[in-house]
Parts: sequence; C-alpha cells; structure tokens
Amino acid sequence: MKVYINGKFYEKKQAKISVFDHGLLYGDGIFEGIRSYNRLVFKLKEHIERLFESAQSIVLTIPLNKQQMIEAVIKTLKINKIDNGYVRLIVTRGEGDLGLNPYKCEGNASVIIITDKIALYPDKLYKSGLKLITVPTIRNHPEALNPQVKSLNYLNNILAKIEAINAGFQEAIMLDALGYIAECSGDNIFLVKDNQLYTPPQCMGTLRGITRDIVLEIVRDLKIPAHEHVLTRHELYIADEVFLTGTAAELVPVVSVDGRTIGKGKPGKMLSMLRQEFRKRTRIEGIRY
Ligand code: PXG
Repeated sequence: MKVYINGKFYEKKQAKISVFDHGLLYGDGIFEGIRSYNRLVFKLKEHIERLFESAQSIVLTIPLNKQQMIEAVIKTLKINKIDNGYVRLIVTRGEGDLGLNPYKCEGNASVIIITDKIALYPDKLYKSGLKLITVPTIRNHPEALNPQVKSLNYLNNILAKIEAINAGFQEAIMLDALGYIAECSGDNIFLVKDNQLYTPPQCMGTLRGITRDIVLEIVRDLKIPAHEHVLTRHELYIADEVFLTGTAAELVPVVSVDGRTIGKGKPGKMLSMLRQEFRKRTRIEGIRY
C-alpha cells in the first residue's frame, strides 16, 4: 500500500508525519471519507467542496487547489490499483511547536491520502438492522466546534461511541445542545412516518452528510415528501422506519431505539427502495479513473 503525503508516495511503514504536527498534538486538521465504486470516485467534487469549507471555517490554507486535490486522490487510487475502495483524505495544520498557536506552524499544512480496499459491513447488519441507544454526551454546540467542520477532533463522537458500546449497543444517538436529535457518532439519521421522510436540520449540530444529501435528492426526484425538521426521541420511537446514512456504511436499517421496537422491528420498504436507488447512483455519479 502506498500513502500520499505532500505530493510523494510512501510505503505504509514509511508513511509518517512529525510528532510536532498539530493534527496529532491538538486534533487541528480536517478530513474526508470517500468511496470509489468500480473506478468511479463517488461524489468526489462534493467531498472536496466540503473539505475546503471545513478548511475555510478553521482558517486552514490547503496547499493544493480543488482540481489538484481531485487529481491527487485519483493518482493515489490508481497507484494502489484500487477499483472499489475507501479514501481517507486528511489535511493537518502541519508541524509547529508545543503551543496552540497555529500561526507558528512552519510551512504548509500536510496533505495525506490513504486508500484501502473497502471492508464491507456484514450482510447481517443490513438484514437484521441496528439497535441504537441515546447517549449522555451531546453533539458539539455549533458555537463551540461546529459539527459541519469535519475536523480531526472527533473525541465528541468517540465518547458517544464508547457510551453506546459500554451499554451493549452498536451505535449512539447524539442529541444537540437543545435536546433534539442530532445524529449518530459517524452517520446521519432519518425517520419515515406515513410515507414521508424526516431528518434533523444542520443548524444545531449535524454534519451535512454527502449520503444524507443523496437520500434527499432521491426522494425529491421521486416526489416523496421530505422534511429537514427538529426531531425529538419521541418521533423516533413512533416512526414507521428509522435508518442511518454515511459514506462507509451507506444506508443502514435501525430496528430499535432506546428499547423501543421501530415499526415492525425489521428493515422497512422505504429503505429498501432507497438503497436500490442509491446503488444506481453509485454507478453513474462521480469522477472516473
Ligand atoms: N455524521 C458524522 C458525525 C460523520 O462523521 C456522517 C455523519 C456521514 O457523512 P457522509 O458524508 O459520509 O455521508 C459522518 C461521516 C467511519 C467513519 O469509519 C465515518 C465517518 C467519519 C469518520 C469515520 O465509518 N462518517
């Protein structure tokens, strides 16, 4: 496996960055998780766009422009001969001293691209569905660290994940600072009620997921009503269907929330239809290599 670091390729064992990099010292940096399907980097432009928005928000200058970044991702996939894979794109603040001040980081931000064959989730997950629990740790307040910034500082989500696992569940539902549903530790959340789709808005604490956007696009095309609306746990409990969306896991059914069985307790019809539509789009949308 060859890893891209600042324009050069290194074997996995040699792919290293400084212990003084503020990405390590402070989680000062940003990232994207991207997928390629059959030599098509799915929604690559959208991921690069979001990366640059995260950078703008944290005053980080990316040493490549958007086109160069796209080319770097494609080059890394090609060198590694990966047709179907996962791309982890990371931009750190770079090497600095042992103080917070990012302006003391010398030189450029570091750009790292790791690609790997995709570790597909077990089929069982999509057949039996997930059981979720709401955890005490809330999503970052948007005026603390806005969840729209896909930052290297993921402790907020990691704490939520720990709480879910310790309670015997696979995934956590995180609330926002007002007590409304935000998202899960690495996925957005949707519910279906009376053939309409609902998902929390961005304003209080959810990442604008690329997969979330695709689902909203699909339902718009199919003229299924969809709402970006504040949701409480109650709305999840009484939903006909609940599912999660994310680049890695795609669309995943949820069959129980906080011990309440959702709908019939098995993956629903809307999700199955959406997954088919999603699959179609993974074959046509993105950048070919
Ligand atoms: N919410 C959060 C908090 C995320 O981190 C999503 C939603 C889904 O967004 P996309 O754009 O992927 O539809 C994410 C992104 C992993 C992993 O290993 C996943 C994410 C982040 C870090 C690791 O599964 N998901």
